[in-house]
Amino acid sequence: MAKEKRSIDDLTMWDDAKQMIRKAEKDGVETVWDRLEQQTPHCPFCEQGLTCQKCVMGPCRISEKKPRGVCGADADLTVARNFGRFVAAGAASHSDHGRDLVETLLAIGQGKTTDYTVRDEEKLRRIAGEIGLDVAGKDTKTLAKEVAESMTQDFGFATKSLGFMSRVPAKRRELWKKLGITPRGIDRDIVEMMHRTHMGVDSDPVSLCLHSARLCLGDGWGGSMIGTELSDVIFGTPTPTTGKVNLGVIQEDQVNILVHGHSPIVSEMVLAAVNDPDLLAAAKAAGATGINLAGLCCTGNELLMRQGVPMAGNHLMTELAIITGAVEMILVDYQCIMPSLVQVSSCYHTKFISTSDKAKFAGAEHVEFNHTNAKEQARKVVRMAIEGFKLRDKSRVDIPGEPVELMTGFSNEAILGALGGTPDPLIDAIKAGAVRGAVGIVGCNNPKQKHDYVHVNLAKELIKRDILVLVTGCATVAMGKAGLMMPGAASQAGDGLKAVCESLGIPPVLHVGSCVDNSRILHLCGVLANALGVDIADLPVAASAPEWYSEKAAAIGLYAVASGIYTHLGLPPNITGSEMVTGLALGGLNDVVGACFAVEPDPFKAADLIDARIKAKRKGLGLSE
Ligand code: MSK
Repeated sequence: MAKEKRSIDDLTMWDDAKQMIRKAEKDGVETVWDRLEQQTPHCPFCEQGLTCQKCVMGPCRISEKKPRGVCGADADLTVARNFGRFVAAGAASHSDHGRDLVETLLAIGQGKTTDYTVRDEEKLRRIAGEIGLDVAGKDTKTLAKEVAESMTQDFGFATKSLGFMSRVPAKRRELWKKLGITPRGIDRDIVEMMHRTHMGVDSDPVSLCLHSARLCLGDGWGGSMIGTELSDVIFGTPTPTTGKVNLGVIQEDQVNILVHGHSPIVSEMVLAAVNDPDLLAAAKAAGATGINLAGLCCTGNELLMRQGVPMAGNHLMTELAIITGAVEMILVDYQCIMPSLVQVSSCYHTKFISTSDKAKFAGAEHVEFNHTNAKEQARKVVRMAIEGFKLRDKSRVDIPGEPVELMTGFSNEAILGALGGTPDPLIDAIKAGAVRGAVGIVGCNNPKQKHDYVHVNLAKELIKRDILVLVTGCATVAMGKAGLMMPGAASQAGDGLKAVCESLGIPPVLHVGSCVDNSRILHLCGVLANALGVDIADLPVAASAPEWYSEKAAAIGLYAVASGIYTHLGLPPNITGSEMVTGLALGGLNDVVGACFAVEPDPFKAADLIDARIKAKRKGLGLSE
């Protein structure tokens, strides 16, 4: 039977996206949705996690008729091995991002860079104390060096526990110890998963699943947390500010530069360069009225949170932003950058520039950024973008929509600061039922789902039920475009949450950052659990990745669950070929770590599931509804 083509209305909920999908058709540009259609239906063995390509006795496909691969691995083992490598790649990505921040801090401490400095010295001192360093009498450079060296140990292997284990509530630490899943080194546990999943090593699916949890905990409480905290130290801890979102932030009369990826190391330098008077004069000489910097995906989140730089879009908007025909340059660091962006750029005058030696793109121009050349390289790429403005074909420009305003900058420091420096007012609001609980809505877009539909509707349902939403990553753009990130959105919340938001002047959906910044949510859960003297699993909280796609998102989901946080996914990982692994994920883990996953594509049913969990947790704490 012929496949039925999805209508544009089924692809996305946004008008700016629909207009650009139509323009792509007109301009003859292929998008992610075209390629999804070409690739559908997908291989059912791969979808269920039942293919194995780990040796050349295979590849094998496990089925009822042929239940074991050549080596003898059955469905459970095959799925567990595949999933273990899947989350190992996700944890490696976050953690390698964190390592770049450690190297930058070390360069600052050693005096090897003048391009980067410590902007939040108070935070540097605070985290130095938290990870067990003696801070008394030490100057900033010495402390920067010592913090970086201590965190370098966290990546290696376990001479001591990870520095931020001090943030984990005691009951949780005890449980991890009992289960043998305390992370022992960020890199070590990732590498060990590669070893365990080599043919003939760990052949017990339960043992592999537990190690998956351990390496993900090393991501959440290690690599990601280091990435977040050191980004704050070097670039400043976010404080509440406003920003703008959607394709309307691209300016017709300006040189437009989009930064995309995850790390603030490159984009913060570009931000400094676009404000350089000499470069602004050069842009004017080229016929533009200015230079406009806007973000995509999590690099965009980093700049939005700290600097209020506008966001052009999330993951599924990256191709569409270029299709406006008004983008002079897309500058990328790493992660979530579709290789197709090079081809899409080549259909317009857009220059595609890669900046990291670990993320090069065939057909792109590479401008390497490092600690000693970052400021100069940033000026160089801005000059290139200004040159590009002269090549823009005005007849091909179409920028849809008006920007929507949003509020951002809700770091834990900002949240606690707004509460008077203590979590007590939030705890009181939870106890009184004004805020019944909190949910972190995180992550990506997936073209298999209607773009941003699940994000937005889930958030609306939750706030209606007096559940505070914390948002990170690409979900942020969805919430911002829907108007849920301004204080006025409190009118859409239940009476209790509405009153709390109105008294504090905050929206019911709080932006807490990029994907590594999910570690802020873990940390906040730790603070709340410690204040109440309970485990994280006892809190009325949950997580949701409604439109996830990446290995990183799976790692986030697993570190949330292993930390005791019930986690909803809008679509399942490729594990359904094993009843055992699926059963563990969807229920069995509850008896092991006190939380599990739920898979539900419908945002309204997902809200019911999360609500039921929050109700149960409130009851467990003796709190009324
Ligand atoms: S960028 S991991 S699509 S959130 Fe972090 Fe967005 Fe997901 Fe990438």
